[in-house]
Amino acid sequence: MTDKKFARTLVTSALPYANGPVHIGHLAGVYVPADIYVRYLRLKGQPVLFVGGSDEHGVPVTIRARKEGITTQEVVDRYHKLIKESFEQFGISFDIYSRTTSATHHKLASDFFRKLYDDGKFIEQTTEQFYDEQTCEFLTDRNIRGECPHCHAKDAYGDQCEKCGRTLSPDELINPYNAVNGNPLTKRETSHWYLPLDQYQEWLEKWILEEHKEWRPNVYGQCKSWLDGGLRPRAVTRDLNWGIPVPVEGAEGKVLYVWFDAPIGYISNTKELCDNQPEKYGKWETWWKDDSTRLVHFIGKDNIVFHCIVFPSMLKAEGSYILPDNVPSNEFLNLEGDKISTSRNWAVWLNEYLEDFPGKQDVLRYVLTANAPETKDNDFTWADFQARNNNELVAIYGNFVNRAMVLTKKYFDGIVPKQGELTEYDESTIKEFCDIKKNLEELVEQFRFRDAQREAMNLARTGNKYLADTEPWKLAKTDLARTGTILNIALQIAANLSIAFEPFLPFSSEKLREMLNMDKVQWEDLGSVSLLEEGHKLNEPVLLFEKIEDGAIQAQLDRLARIKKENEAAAWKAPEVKQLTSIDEFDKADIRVGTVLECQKVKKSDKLLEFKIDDGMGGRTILSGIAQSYPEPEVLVGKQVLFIANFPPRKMMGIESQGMILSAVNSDGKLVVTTVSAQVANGAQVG
Ligand code: B3M
Ligand code: ZN
Repeated sequence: MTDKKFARTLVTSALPYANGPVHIGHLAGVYVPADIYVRYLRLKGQPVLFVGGSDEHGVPVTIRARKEGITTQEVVDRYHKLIKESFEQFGISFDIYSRTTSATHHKLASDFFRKLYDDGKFIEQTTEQFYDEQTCEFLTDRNIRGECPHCHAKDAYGDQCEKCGRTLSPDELINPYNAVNGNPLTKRETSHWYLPLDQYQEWLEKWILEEHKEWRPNVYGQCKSWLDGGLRPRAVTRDLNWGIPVPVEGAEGKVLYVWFDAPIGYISNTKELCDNQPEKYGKWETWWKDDSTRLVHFIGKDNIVFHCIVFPSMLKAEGSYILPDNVPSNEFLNLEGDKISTSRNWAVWLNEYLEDFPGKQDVLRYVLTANAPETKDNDFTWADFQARNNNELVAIYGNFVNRAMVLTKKYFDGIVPKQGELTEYDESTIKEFCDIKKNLEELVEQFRFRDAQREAMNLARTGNKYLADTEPWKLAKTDLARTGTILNIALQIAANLSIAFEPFLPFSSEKLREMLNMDKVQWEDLGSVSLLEEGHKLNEPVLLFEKIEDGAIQAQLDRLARIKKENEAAAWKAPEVKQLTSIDEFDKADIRVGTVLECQKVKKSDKLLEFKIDDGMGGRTILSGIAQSYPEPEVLVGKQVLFIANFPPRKMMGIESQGMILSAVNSDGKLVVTTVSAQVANGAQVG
């Protein structure tokens, strides 16, 4: 915090849509960094509030409801509960995690809109929109489909054609229809309220481009390009039956646009918290209307325009609110080289991680921060996850703490020994770790959590090196006093590690303090060489981290491989039909039914299978190049198959093949023999 005028910090993190669980992309981009920052400020004893909640309005939740065949309310109830519980278990330390369907939020968002409406801050515009006469509803772009004007795919969306990838507007579609029920659409006039962002352009240019040059380059750059492009009025209402009703007479059937109400959720949730516990949190207005409060929004890069341009314009229009001081936004995290996607199930879901790796919250926190997409998109891989755990958390941090604890137990019965006279080497080690406080502070305050965590790990490295260089286990036989001094310093380093890592790895820091028998610490203690007094009794050593074995990683990779396969199958499209010019062409092939009597690999060939077929005509042998798809060819014995009977005989590998077995090319490219499920006489003709 460079500016001293702030008395308190209000930290918000983007409200996840309650249409699915939270995944590692959300965590790395928003929640882990926000939590590190908040834990750091709390440790410093600064007044801070951490506000979160679920975003329960908008089209995404309604689409999910339709997919799952349940009501929208059921969707948001289900996922709000799941998300809230997984955040709690994962140690994301919100002061409040509420939801935008709360009564407090509905009232506050509605009042907010009404104030802007009454103050004449909106403009009203009437446009023609697509309408379903049967269901009596206007449709959002995603819910409209039709023929693509470019590639003529029949099922392009109102905003994009997935076949040719072109961006579309619903007006361009040929024969548009309702994506849900297939009804044809007409056009009707509808009026909406717009926030005239163009009127805020000049003010935004000054506020962002001149006064907030310190924002991250990705955030600043995106704002600049929006501003350079010229801002236009944006609709803040929608024709939808899910959301907060527009509080204006004659606006029946209209709701606030989800991006209008969701950021107001930060305010509502603060209000809910403060109204419930005013003694603890004070008045909500202090957090939102007092300009000695510093407001910081943690978000993902797809939310930048809403948090830097639209929401500030809303706040400015309202007039009584503070504006964000910073909006640290991250780039995206990919998974094993592919974009994370909720609809393709290509993600590591937090709730599943917590089940698969119980007690290992800090491992994921560590890896996500070590790989944080702070300046560019980054990749999460399970191999890296395992390596960082085994080679860093276990081998460096855990190993150092364990050695200090076990040696103290062995030579001093678990009691902190006296720190005697210090050598030059001791002094230089101490100096090294005293500096860490300033470095860490600078990095955290610049939102450079990845470098900050590395700094903390370097302290563990220093500890390891100190023990390796001084070899107290050798000295113990000859010089117990010196051994005591060394272990005293090592234990002080361990105590410092519990502070340095507290914002990043809160579970392990607590475990470590428990071992060291330390009370809750403060940030100010970091760098001290007398955190543990001589004679202080330590508790039993336990392992801070455990190795993650290959099996656990392989299970995750297998899961992803399975999902990839499922996605490929779902994306598979039947090949195009080649038209015959006359029925005679088909009649030329004599297709028959036969039973497989024997089926085996042809020696010295990895492609060919040899079939003995009961063809109702005395039997025949057919060779087929499908061995790759049938590692156990005997599974085909007894099956009735289709074969072309009038193929000219052909010799392969010294065997004569009398026909051709019909097989289909499956979505994964493998050949599958087509079988007949009804009993048919062998030799029967197909056609
Ligand atoms: N729910 C979008 C998202 O999850 C949106 C964020 C709202 S923050 C006010 O990416
Ligand atoms: Zn197209």
